[in-house]
Amino acid sequence: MSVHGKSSFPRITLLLFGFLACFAASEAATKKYQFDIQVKNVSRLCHAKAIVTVNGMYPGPTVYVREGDRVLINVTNHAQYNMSIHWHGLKQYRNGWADGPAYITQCPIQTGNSYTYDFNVTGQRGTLWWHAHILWLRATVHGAIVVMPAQGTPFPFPQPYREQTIVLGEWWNADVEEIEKRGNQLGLPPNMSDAHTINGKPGPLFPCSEKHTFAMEVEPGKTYLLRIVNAALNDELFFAIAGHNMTVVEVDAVYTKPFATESILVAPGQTTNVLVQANRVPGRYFMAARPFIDAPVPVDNKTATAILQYIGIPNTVMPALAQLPAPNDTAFVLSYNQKLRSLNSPQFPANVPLNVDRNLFYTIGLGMNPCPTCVNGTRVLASLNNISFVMPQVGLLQAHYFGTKGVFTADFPDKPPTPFNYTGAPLTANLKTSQGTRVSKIAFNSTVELVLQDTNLLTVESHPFHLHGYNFFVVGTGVGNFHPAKDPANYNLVDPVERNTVGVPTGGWTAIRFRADNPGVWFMHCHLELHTGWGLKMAFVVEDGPGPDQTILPPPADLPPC
Ligand SMILES: [Cu+2]
Repeated sequence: MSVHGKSSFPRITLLLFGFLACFAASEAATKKYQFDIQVKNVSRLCHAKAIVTVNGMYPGPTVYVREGDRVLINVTNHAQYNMSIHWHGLKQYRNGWADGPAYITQCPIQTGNSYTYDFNVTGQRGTLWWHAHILWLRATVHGAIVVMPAQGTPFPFPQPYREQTIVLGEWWNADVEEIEKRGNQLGLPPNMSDAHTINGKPGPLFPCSEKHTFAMEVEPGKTYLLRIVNAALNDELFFAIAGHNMTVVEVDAVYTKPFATESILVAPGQTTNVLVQANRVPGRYFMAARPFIDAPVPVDNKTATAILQYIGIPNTVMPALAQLPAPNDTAFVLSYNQKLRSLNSPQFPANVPLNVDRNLFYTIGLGMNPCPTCVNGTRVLASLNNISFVMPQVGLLQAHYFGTKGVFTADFPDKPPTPFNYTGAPLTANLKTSQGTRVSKIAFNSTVELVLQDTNLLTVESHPFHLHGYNFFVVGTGVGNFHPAKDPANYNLVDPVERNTVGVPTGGWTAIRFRADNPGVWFMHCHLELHTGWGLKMAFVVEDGPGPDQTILPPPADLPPC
């Protein structure tokens, strides 16, 4: 087996470090990027097609910044689709204008137009990512964001010899936008993907893919930092490297207590940094990514592979196979998530809200609404508290900032309309959801606890929930129904993991807490694109605070018009 797609990773890394060193002299720099949205022909799995890209790259370029930097990314749209880009996990303090979700914080950038995302990176360091936030375009419009620690601040773990971004994705042989459109016409889930990818390449287990195999060269005895991003649309993924344990040191750009593991789980939207020691017999070892799914729903269960290659080992050596947990290994996932803890050191404390001003309880459900033109006369939808969110025609942030009436109502309920046995027998009757552009208003600086409860409406399923504008602490989780009188006693209020996207377990619940200190309109949604499209989303309107530095900034002059 030969691998032509070998990475020139050490050379590129050296160039990069030289590049970063140029900025070392000044404390806070301004980093500028030009993102040209371009259609490009690529081929994978013996199929050629046109895909939407940034600068012709798939995955797109990595954005390298340092904590404290100002970042200007000018996006010029040359594609036939409207575009917006989300900087996933960056908090965008007072600056929702740069957050990116279409019709939530901006109208999309139309063909031929440009918009400059202008933001500061403060109080965060680690791996995040960027992606299109409109239609299903993030299938190919995505890339990593690396936030280096502030100058003179080392990692709270041994300095790695080199680092590498690993972007996991999903590939369809057909045009993804056509697939999405067709699913909406039928009122059914669209076709699942044809492959998973590692840095845009499915690996040699797929047809025509030997040349589409990512390889990373390592030197014996050295330690490497892998910055792993799950950019897949719909699949939570296990990731492992044959023969090599990984030490988890960070998730979603927050340091964790280090722990060793043979596999990690990373849901769409999440990132995980691991240290890997090249401490095995020099050879070639497969990296592998495959979905986790413990619900009775169809999934693309194919395994993407890449190669960890010790320097000097010829490509003719067969790589060792990686062991991944079984696709339905719920026990592994629950135990893995238990191990994720905030570092909670004096330098990087976990400031968990101990008192709660506002208690929210949202049920996650599937639904079925009438659709005369759909194949079964019904359309599958999804809902929070039985509300399927309807996208507005103008940005919610503009409507809020300028006081435009009639765009949304601020009456999203704090609890479901009727309590029921959420995770009992499957409920297949009365699945109609109500529809609306309803948001929840949150007082500035209040502490919020949100319990996300999965339900057995049609079926239970795991959902990775993402909140824009904030990190949150995952203070509790469990299987079955949440018991408000009993479960909070078991919360972890000391070192819970802090992140921006969390998996709500299949037929279970997750409790998160955050302090609403960032005024603006902040989207919250399932990061499975399928479910988001079905309405599994809502937004928080966090009010301005009393101070001059506690209000939403004025919109930039080039904010795209609707
Ligand atoms: Cu979901």
